[in-house]
Amino acid sequence: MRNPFFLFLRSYFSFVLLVVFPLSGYAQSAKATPPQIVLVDDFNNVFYRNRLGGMFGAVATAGDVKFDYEPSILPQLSSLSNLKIDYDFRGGSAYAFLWMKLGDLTGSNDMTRHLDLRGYKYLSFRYRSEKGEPNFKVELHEDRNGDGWFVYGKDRSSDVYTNRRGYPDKDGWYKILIPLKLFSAIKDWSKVLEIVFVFEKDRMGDAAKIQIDDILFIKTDLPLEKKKT
Ligand SMILES: [Ca+2]
Ligand SMILES: [Ca+2]
Repeated sequence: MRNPFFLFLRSYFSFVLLVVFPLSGYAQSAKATPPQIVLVDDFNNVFYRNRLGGMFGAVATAGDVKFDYEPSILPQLSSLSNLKIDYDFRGGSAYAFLWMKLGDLTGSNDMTRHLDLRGYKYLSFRYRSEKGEPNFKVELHEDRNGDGWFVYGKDRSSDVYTNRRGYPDKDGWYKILIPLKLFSAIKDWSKVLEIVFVFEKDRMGDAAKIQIDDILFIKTDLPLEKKKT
């Protein structure tokens, strides 16, 4: 007759080996790999698509804005590459903007995929400008009706100005860190469709070049935001 205690031990260890260990292994690997950032673009590849597959471009009210990669000689593209926006409002523009989709095309009619930012805490990017620390606007667009398009008035837009949010980085670059809760008009963070950088003549002056790099969203908690004095 077999010892009931032995049978219990055998079934217990079978349970542990078959169920608990694989589950704990899964839990550990799941715990170790959740993405803590979403890299929108580092501009180190020239495809005029960002790392999320989203298209981007620059527009001015009177057509006097252009954008390119810096350095502009393609073989030199490297981790130092960034996006250069060159605007000149003397032709009559009141503002210019750089728009960027946060997902690739869904297949037809220029509709694009949403970026799910639920649980994310910060938007971060770096910039350098001839104007030092200019005040420009960052908008996030929510696809409220879920059709893959953004339409002013129908969908939601929320903006934050960069004024006094820059921390000196290196080589004249500033790092921007904006808590996402400041984009208070965004209600459904699973349907973020676009990010837009807006340069206004009355805040930026007549003409300048501005470089942007390393646009990302951060999920990780960071130390309390330091106030720049
Ligand atoms: Ca870069
Ligand atoms: Ca829409």
